[in-house]
Amino acid sequence: MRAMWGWILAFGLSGCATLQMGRPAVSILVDLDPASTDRTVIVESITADRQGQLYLADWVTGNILRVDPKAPKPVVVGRIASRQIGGKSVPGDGRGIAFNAQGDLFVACDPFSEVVRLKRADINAEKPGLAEPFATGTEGANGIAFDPKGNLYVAGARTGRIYRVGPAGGRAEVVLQIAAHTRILPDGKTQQPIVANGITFDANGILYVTDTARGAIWKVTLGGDGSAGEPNLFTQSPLLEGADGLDFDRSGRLWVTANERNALVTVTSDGKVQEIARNGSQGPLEFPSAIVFVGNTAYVSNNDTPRRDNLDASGTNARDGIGASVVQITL
Ligand SMILES: [Ca+2]
Ligand SMILES: [Ca+2]
Repeated sequence: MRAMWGWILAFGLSGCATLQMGRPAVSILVDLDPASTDRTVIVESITADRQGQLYLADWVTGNILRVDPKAPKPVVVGRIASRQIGGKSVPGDGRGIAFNAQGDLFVACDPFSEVVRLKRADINAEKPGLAEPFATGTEGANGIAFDPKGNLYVAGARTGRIYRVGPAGGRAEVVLQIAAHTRILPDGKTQQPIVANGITFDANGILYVTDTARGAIWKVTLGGDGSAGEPNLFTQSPLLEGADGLDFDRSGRLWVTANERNALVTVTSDGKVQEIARNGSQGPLEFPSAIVFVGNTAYVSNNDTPRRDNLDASGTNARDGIGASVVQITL
């Protein structure tokens, strides 16, 4: 309720959420961190299997969670083990998450510069399986997506690299490079250098990459041999500052989470950006980091980083709102 009233208040005060498609209902599906808003659970991405069940990876525990939207209680179905790096135990910080056509689940692990795989047979609530290395050499690994041939593409965050690895995994190759850029946030000090964050394909096999730093989206045409053309700037807008996760709805319209603006925007095929929802620090959007469509319903992961519009009144924390959670958007 608290989050809902916060939403109504923020919406009423801002008065700037222009909705030309009818107002979609934005609500919390499940609170992933019910004990507190102290970030004891942190999620960055979300995907769905063919039955419409949702999957997220938790940075803090390494758990891979499954959520049934019809009975939304998170269940642990797999795990990413921490590793000893430089004498310290380092968690994988599961970022982008995606299934391949065979139903194996893949998670990008930035601290490992890897994408790990949880095999379909190991996705198990009774005996959660352990994810194993799949793609290596992917520094900054963040958003991931498969092409129709089963090649995995990995966005390398601040490195600007887009990596590719074949269906058997192994060492990834760099197939294209987004030029470096850093934006200073309105606080005058926070630097945002991530130029290759979320990644997805449209129905024609064209690759789209969110550029968080520029507030932009790049579009890349891939040749039949897999060779990548030069990245084209598809669109750029202040509404896309913080652009993180992205997905297409059934009508082919692109939806993007603008994390630092606590906003959700759409982009038409000719690059027009429209704000669909936006709220203050109390949610329901709290640093929204990824979006996935299941039919006419979208699900958004709330990462709840204390930055820009998601900062609470203290100016340093993000303790209001609900914290790590999944938001449901019904069209
Ligand atoms: Ca991301
Ligand atoms: Ca919060």
